[in-house]
Amino acid sequence: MVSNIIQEALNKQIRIEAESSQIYLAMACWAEVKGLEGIATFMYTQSQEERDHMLKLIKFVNERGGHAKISQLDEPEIEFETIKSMFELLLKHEIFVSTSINELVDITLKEKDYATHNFLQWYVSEQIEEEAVARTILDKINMIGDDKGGLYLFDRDIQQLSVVSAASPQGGAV
Ligand code: OFO
Repeated sequence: MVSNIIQEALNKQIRIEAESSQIYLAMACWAEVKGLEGIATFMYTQSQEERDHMLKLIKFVNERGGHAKISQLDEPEIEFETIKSMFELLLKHEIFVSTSINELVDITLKEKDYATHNFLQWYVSEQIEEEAVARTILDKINMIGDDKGGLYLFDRDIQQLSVVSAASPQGGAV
């Protein structure tokens, strides 16, 4: 059984995961209309994964005797200056999500809710992986700079990254 405090904290995280999904969906659309097929595929995959993270939390709350709350979401940014600024935003957002997960873990310890604490360990690992992927991508973008040929190859390679990520036993990254 989840306490009211834990339920409220988990519901807050449900909203954050839903907003993450929307943020990446908006990024996918931006990339798609710009003809960046690889980046669009990557972002669509990420968006789906965030939705899965949300659903996993929803099921947990409901199965533990609580009631998952589906709330209104903030509208995501839909325009980006450059590919680099978009991925910088992605990394910043993932760091924000990691902080939120850490705070949630902290609450479970204060509340002595070890079942929820255990459940959240998957999210802790997932965030480490997602931040690492975002940093690797940004390193690549920085290396490419303004080189159009490099950008073409990057767009092709990142598609491959989504395929590998979606097939990973962790259920995907970023
Ligand atoms: Fe939900 O994993 Fe990133 O944000």
